[in-house]
Amino acid sequence: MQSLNLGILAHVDAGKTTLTERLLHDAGVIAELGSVDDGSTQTDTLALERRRGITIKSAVVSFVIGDLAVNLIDTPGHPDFIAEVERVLSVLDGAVLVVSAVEGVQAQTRVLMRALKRLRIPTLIFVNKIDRRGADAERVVRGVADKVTPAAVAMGAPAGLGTPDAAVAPFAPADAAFTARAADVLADHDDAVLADWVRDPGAVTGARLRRELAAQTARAVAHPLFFGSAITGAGVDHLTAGIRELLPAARGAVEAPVSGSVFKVERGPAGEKIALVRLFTGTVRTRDRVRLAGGGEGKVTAISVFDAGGAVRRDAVEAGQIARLWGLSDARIGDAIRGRDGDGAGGSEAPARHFAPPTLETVVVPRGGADRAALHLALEQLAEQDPLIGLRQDDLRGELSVSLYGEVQKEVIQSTLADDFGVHVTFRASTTICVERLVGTGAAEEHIGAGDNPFLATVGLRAEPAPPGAGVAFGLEVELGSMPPAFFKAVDEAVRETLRQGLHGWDVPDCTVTMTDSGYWARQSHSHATFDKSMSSTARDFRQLTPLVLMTALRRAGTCVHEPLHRFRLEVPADALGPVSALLARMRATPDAPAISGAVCVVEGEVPAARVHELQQQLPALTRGEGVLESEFARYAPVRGAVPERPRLGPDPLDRREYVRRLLRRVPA
Ligand SMILES: Nc1nc2c(ncn2[C@@H]2O[C@H](COP(=O)(O)OP(=O)(O)OP(=O)(O)O)[C@@H](O)[C@H]2O)c(=O)[nH]1
Ligand SMILES: [Mg+2]
Repeated sequence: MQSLNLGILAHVDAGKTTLTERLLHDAGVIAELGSVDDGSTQTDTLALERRRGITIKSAVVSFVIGDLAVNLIDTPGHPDFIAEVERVLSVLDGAVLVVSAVEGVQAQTRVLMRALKRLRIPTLIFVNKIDRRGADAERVVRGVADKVTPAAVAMGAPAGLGTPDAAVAPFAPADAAFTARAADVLADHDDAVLADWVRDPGAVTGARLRRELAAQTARAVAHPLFFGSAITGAGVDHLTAGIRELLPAARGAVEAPVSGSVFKVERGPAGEKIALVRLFTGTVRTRDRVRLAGGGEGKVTAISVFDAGGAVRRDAVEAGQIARLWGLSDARIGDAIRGRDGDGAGGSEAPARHFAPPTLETVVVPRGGADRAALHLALEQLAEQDPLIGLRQDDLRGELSVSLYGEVQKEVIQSTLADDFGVHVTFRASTTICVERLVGTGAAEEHIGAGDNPFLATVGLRAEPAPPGAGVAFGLEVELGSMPPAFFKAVDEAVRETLRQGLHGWDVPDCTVTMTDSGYWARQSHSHATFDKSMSSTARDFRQLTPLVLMTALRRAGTCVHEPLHRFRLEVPADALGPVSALLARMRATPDAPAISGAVCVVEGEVPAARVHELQQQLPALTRGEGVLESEFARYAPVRGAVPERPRLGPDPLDRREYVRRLLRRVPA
């Protein structure tokens, strides 16, 4: 049987979980429809999800359409949990982007579609909630065309909008309403369609357009659009048929070498690690040994695949499937998986980033006698399931802090720690995570046996600015053969580690570092032929000298602290514009000119990420509760005013004497 790994993505509350429930019901997996509002759905299973009626974690369920096995991944829509969406993007064959027929295109709709397009994931659009009062198909279709994709092709027409009887009439392939729009969109990417259509529209059959639509959907350049209601079920059969006909099933040879990807890590009842893996090619059987990115290896002790709503034990998982694997205790989210005899390493780069990083952090404070060790252990386990929380341990201050997307995530961490680990915590107020950018170019070098260099290494480095998003690049201007590879590797790694805390303690995400000088003392022995450590360079010398050299180079280059800014869109009653403008000024926002239409006023602009939460909280009082704020990360910009410093972790290479004293104390005599 073919399989399709399908993601359901949308802005919060658009109806993803309800649609998932409906699809499971229509496929005969569940006899009774669960409801988000009663906390009885298949995918919102966490106590907290049921209590709050929102999805927090991605969840996989499966059902069958004809001869197609669908693994459906229901994702959270709240921006605080965007990391959960990010992790599943790499394992999808296709997606359904849900848009509410009432609220229309929202901030997160655009963010998600941009990522789907960038990754060329075939995507259908489902306009949901056509039964709800205020549903407006025309407005939504216009919004989709303006803000989501110019290549949406409506596959049917809704009737009875905004009433419980709302229904959908699918277009037949030959319907003019379909052929005209489809030809228009498809001709953009297919010259043959264009030429034939111009010559004689009558000669381009509906069936051909449907085939071409499937082909262009697979290439993610066209986006079929469906209407329906997850609650009443209207139009959902039409969507199901579209999933079968228009989305491409997983390809990948079962006999080929194993290649897969870990997209989620769970803990079983006994605390055992379970890796959720999408297999792209090959077959993994129980007792097979597989290699993981980062060098680990593991023996698969058990496998379960998703089947008709439940999980079933299997002896093997094949290309195209998603499975839970037991036994891979070193597995981390984002790890590539290879067969033991397959080619190439597992690939050890950090998982690709498709969304903005978390921009807030907070100190986690144990409460009521909870001990720090237990808290640390619990947070480490959370970080394993959610690497972006970036646990930081500040030994000097005895503090643990985590990175965050927002305040709701705090609540989730708090109740997870309480429910799953029995650890009770509070948080300090969130602060913004800034970054540092180089202002100019700086170079520095230290030579072995010269000056006050206490390490047996020569390192020269030049640090240059790199454009946002370029990342850290390490290059050589010295001969590769001039030192053992292990020493270069030590410098490379130390450069990356050092750049995590720039001159003001913030990450330096983008920087080009070039090694301009190298030198070492070869392994030396005395006459009695024992290895003399005091005269022979080791990788540790390079690892420890590099931060000193690089920080001097950074000082010479100069860095500037940048803070995250959000792009916001604010819809408020026109008569509230005065007080809202004053509020925006207090929040250090830079609004564009407001656009007033009738009683409604729309203001867009930029605001520091640090102030978004406060803005959100103060808005209702100024707008009789009618103000709607949407915001998303836009860019980093230089901090105006006082430069924030981040407490430094570990030995401080900016304080040379103390740094050397701390490191040399650890070196055995
Ligand atoms: N009238 C109507 N209400 C709907 C429909 N689909 C969902 N809802 C309601 O909308 C609310 C949100 O639905 P969910 O399914 O939780 O939305 P979601 O997209 O999964 O939300 P998150 O996972 O939290 O982002 C619930 O109260 C649903 O009952 C629909 O088709 N019609
Ligand atoms: Mg949901």
